[in-house]
Amino acid sequence: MLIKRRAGWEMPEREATPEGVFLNRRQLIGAGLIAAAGLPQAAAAQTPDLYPARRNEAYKLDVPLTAEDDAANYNNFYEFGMSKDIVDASRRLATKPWTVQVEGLVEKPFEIDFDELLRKLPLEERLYRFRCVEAWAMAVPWTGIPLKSFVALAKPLSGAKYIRFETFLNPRVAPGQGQRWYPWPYTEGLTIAEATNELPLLVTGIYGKPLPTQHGAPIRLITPWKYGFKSVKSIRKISFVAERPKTFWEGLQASEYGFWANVNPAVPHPRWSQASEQVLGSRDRRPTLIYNGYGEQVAGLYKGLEGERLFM
Ligand SMILES: Nc1nc2c(c(=O)[nH]1)N[C@H]1C(S)=C(S)[C@@H](COP(=O)(O)O)O[C@H]1N2
Ligand SMILES: [Mo]
Repeated sequence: MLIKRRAGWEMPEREATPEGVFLNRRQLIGAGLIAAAGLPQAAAAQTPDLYPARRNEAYKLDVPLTAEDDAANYNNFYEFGMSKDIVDASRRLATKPWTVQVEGLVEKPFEIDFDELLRKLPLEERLYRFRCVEAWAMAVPWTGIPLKSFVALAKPLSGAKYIRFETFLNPRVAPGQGQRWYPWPYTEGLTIAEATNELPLLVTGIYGKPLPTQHGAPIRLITPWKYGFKSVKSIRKISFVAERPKTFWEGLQASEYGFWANVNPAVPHPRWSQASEQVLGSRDRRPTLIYNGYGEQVAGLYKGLEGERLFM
């Protein structure tokens, strides 16, 4: 039933161990099996008139752009199964209408319709590198709203020190969420200082089009200097909080995945090296860069935090 086609450039499993491999694979096989029919297909893509958005030329790549098909067919989205092949399963997620709830330490909590958000804050396109903790990497054009503009819209109170992002929760649509040993819903977090850095984007599109479901439609985070698991998909709730939030992967395996998760080739994962990365869609490996090449923009965020586990 679970037949896996492997393209020539894909890594054998022994080279890049998925995040979840410490769990018993036999327990997990069900996550990949999608119940037939019975639920509506995803609605049509949102607000296509806003794409392609103007490209912000300040963000340049020194590596080749990944082919759209390669990025679109090799995904991590555990809600829809543990394999990289979750495109069809993810289409069960209805992304219209979609609202984002903003709560916690803000002047006035609110809930905003996704389409309305897009009319409020301008979109831009940026070419970013992307590095998964499993040691595969890509470079793609994301379209999105700079997170710092969203933070300004939310008007956090001075007591807000962190932002917590939460994905949808609906095990009827996302069979992976029926697996009780995962701490669903998927959550992630950033400090306010990180969130108001220029780099993080609330991404709503890729390759000049609205985000397809497998990439986390209709809205997901992208933090290009951090391992990919920080880039939480299909965000429903954004909370401004005083304490550091516990993240999904930390909740699952804190000895291997932490809050900071900054890319660093010199700090190996407990089970594999992070020194180099497999280029998606190619046979090439290349050296991994500290902060995934974005040190100039983000290294200053971590002054005084040297005692923290910044690179896992
Ligand atoms: N909700 C949710 N967000 C998620 C994940 C997930 O399983 N669920 N996987 C993360 C991981 S490990 C990676 S590498 C990226 C993959 O993003 P992509 O499939 O768009 O390339 O999404 C991240 N965001
Ligand atoms: Mo990842």
